[in-house]
Amino acid sequence: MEIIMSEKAAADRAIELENKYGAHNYHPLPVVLERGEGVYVWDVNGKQYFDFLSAYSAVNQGHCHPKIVSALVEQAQKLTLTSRAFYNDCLGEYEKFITDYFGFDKVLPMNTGAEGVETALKLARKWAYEVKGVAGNEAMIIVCKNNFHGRTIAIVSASNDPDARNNFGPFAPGIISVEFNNVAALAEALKNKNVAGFLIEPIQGEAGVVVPDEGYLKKCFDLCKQHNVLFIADEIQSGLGRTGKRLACDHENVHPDILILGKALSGGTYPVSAVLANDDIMLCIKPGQHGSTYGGNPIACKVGIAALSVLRDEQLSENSERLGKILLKELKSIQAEYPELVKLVRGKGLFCAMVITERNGNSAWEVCLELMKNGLLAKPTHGDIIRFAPPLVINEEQLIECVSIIRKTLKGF
Ligand code: IF1
Repeated sequence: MEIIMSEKAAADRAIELENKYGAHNYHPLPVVLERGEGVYVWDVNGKQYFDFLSAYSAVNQGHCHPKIVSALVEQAQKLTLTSRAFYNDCLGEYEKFITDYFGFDKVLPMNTGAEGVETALKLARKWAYEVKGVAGNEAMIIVCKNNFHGRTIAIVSASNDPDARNNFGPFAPGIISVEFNNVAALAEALKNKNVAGFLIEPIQGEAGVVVPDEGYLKKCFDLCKQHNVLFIADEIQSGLGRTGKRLACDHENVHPDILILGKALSGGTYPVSAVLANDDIMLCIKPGQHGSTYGGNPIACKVGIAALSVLRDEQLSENSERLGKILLKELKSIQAEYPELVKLVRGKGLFCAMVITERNGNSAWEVCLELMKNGLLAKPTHGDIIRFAPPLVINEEQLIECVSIIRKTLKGF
């Protein structure tokens, strides 16, 4: 007799298996998902949710976008991986497509965001020694406090988050950290003649969607140019329509010297990251000096073209800009209704965050649990901040429904 596992038992089993056989490097909300489509995900009990995290902005195009999935499936049945030991018929086409799309001479294709950031750091150092003329092993990278650029040893060496750093030392040298949104702090750090590059998230995601003052990015870019330092934009989370423009740098017409992309570069279907730069920088890396087994593989190339095409053809940046204004306005009115619970809200495009006042056990986690019960999935970051970042394919009617779920949930506290 077939035992039809109860839906609850199915969820409990999935959680039990992860606890028993998986590393405990995450603390997920107690929901077990089994399907996604557009702005929706469904759990194993068939309950539907709005996804307001978008896999940390990897599914900007919506879950399982048909055009991206079919590009993945079609290529997967033809040729999945050649390694870069040989040419293939997908990579050049993708490289032309993405460099035309963002306006750079060349791209170095990688897989995860962290690999993209690491690649950018190596490129900046190589350029510093071979073009700028910094003395060997003296190159410095300036980063911003409260950054998040990934989880590798070199990247956490640049972090000031105790959870990201504790007991992972010894750390990589050659890092200077400055306060975000403080031009004077950058100017001071740039007095160091050995600086190769300034690595920045144009809007800090993990820190809680921290939007800098108008003009900050342009002032930093100009300062870097004055000091012959590379402006390196980590747009892995803030890019690809999330903030209402193709890139967050586009809000200030800043064209970075090195651009790092990831996440939604594949629409959440496959690890794809990319580092874009012009020839004077990119050609510092010669054959055999950097690479990756899967970097630029045929599937990644086809998926990347499809994901970028969807962003353009469905005008997702424009949708993000228009609906982001509504979302921010509504979140601010909710803050005005519940000032004792909501400390502040901020955001740009469909990249918003709410800071919760933690008291009487009310925490961002508690709010997220209630949001989940009310059919909306969001995740707290740094304890008291809730990020609200739906897929950019959301429509106004769905957004208004989500706002009412958020309002109803906070009313309950
Ligand atoms: C986790 C955070 C977000 C990123 C930026 C590089 C990377 C990320 C601006 C590295 C990745 C992910 C990683 C994931 C959770 C998520 C995250 F909470 F960790 F910080 F989004 F804010 N630059 N961010 O946001 O890209 O190697 O992951 O592909 O590590 O828990 P990756």
